[in-house]
Amino acid sequence: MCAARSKAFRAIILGAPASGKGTISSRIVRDFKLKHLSSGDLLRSQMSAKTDVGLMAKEFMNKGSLVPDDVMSTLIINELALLKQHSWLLDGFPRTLKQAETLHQQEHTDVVISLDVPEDEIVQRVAGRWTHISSGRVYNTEFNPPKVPGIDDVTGEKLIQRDDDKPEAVRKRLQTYEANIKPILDYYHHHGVLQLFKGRFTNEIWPKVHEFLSEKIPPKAN
Ligand code: G5P
Ligand code: MG
Repeated sequence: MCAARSKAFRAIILGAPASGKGTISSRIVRDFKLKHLSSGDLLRSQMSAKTDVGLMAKEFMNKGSLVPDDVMSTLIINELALLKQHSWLLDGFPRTLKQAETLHQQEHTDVVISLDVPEDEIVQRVAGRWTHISSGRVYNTEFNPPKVPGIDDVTGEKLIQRDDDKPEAVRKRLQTYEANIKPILDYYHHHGVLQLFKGRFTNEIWPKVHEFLSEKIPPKAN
């Protein structure tokens, strides 16, 4: 799928809230030479820095609604401009067909990895999620607990539970995802770059993602 074609590899990871986009992305960047850009992490760092965009986005995020397309697209396109020479993995963007079309005007797309995880699994996961805001590292009290409860393994800083992980906001986020995802999947399917990965657990999905990517780009040398 081609807009302005560059040699760098362009990957997108899509999936419902808590489907494991962040967890799988961290494994991808561990094993492949891609820079990870998460739209949610970017917004949360803007919120922490209390920028105008961050303050505005907070209202939408805490309710589980989408940040408006024009704000979101400008933010992401500006960040991607800084990564022009690098191969990248975009997590959480696009979230609407409009965003997909805007991205396509700027960049080509090599692959779209779409995660399909059952909803009951998602609801259960969110309750146990703890996040390190400045890095985007995520933990789960059962699946991948931090070494010390409530503390980030790498920096020793405190972990938090996201405001939008409260049950009402999670329900809204899932509804929003369901309402928007089909035209995006159709769009990428039509362009021949969509690959679906279905499963309940990250450890079940990950080997398939790894195998798929290994056929497209060389894994990092150990
Ligand atoms: P985000 O930040 O993109 P979501 O809702 O899309 O938020 P989220 O919540 O970050 O996605 P994820 O990255 O898909 O989830 O999942 P994750 O964090 O890796 O895993 C979830 C939890 O499950 C973790 O605790 C993890 O350890 C655990 N886990 C993983 N695998 C397993 C497993 O196999 N078993 C178990 N038991 N646990 C597991 O977006 C947030 C908000 O920002 C705005 C919106 O308001 C959005 O709601 N936003 C945008 N708005 C407009 N347009 C955009 N493009 C936007 N992007 C963000
Ligand atoms: Mg995430």
